[in-house]
Amino acid sequence: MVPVKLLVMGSQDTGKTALCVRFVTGRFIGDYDRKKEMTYKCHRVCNQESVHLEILDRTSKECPQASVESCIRWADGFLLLYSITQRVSFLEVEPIKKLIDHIKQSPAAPTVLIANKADLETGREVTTEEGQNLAKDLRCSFKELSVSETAVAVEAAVVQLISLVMAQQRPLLPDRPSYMVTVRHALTRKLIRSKTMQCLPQAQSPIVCWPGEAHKTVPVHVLPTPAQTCLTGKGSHGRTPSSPMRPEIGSM
Ligand SMILES: Nc1nc2c(ncn2[C@@H]2O[C@H](COP(=O)(O)OP(=O)(O)O)[C@@H](O)[C@H]2O)c(=O)[nH]1
Ligand SMILES: [Mg+2]
Repeated sequence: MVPVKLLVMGSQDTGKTALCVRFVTGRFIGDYDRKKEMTYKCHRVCNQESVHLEILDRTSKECPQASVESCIRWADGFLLLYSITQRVSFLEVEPIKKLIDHIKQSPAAPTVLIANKADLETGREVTTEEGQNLAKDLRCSFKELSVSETAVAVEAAVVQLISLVMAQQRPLLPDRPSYMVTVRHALTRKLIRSKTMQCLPQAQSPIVCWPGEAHKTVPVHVLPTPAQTCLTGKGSHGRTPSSPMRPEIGSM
């Protein structure tokens, strides 16, 4: 079970509580306690992994800055909401994202920017394109949706955020099969190398070369006098010690 902690952020009345209730119950409920801070706990399967989710929905009123910061520190991912009918809520997105990045010390803390209340087209104050551009600038994913109209879009937004969180956490864990294969290959290579080193003195014939040509091979036995050496083993081709021919240069 992978634990994932999400924090819902954004101005008041953007639909944060409605989104949490929609995600957890599947329903749009208009009547709930808006002053209460809530942590919703539930399970989902994401990328074939079972995820234990905690979603924190803070009340925006009278919340001390220290508490905001500790909530950001606690969370792995962020749902950042604005309402397309409230331009002021859109303008508050950037400072909130900057605060998240600052506290998380990362320009890309997993975040999905949600433009809510897409059903209220007549009251629209923020275009879809503005939302998309802001998301791009702030390095977030972007979804425009209506919590009141569809549960599917809400589910997709949260699942996308869970995937972002899991993708960020994954590099920390070794990918088991490929990690084991890498270790096995490294050990095999080491074993072969050590066996080769053990075999070399017996398997290798003396290597000879002319004085002054020692740099052409390693290791070498430099001949004391030209053509006086008895060559044996590989490279000698049965020449006699008196042969005036140049010995061959061997290499490992
Ligand atoms: N028309 C419409 N109203 C919504 C939508 N989402 C939330 N609301 C309403 O907006 C108001 C504020 O929602 P709430 O979840 O309390 O906002 P919060 O302060 O961000 O938690 C409530 O009256 C909700 O019923 C939506 O998608 N469309
Ligand atoms: Mg609320």
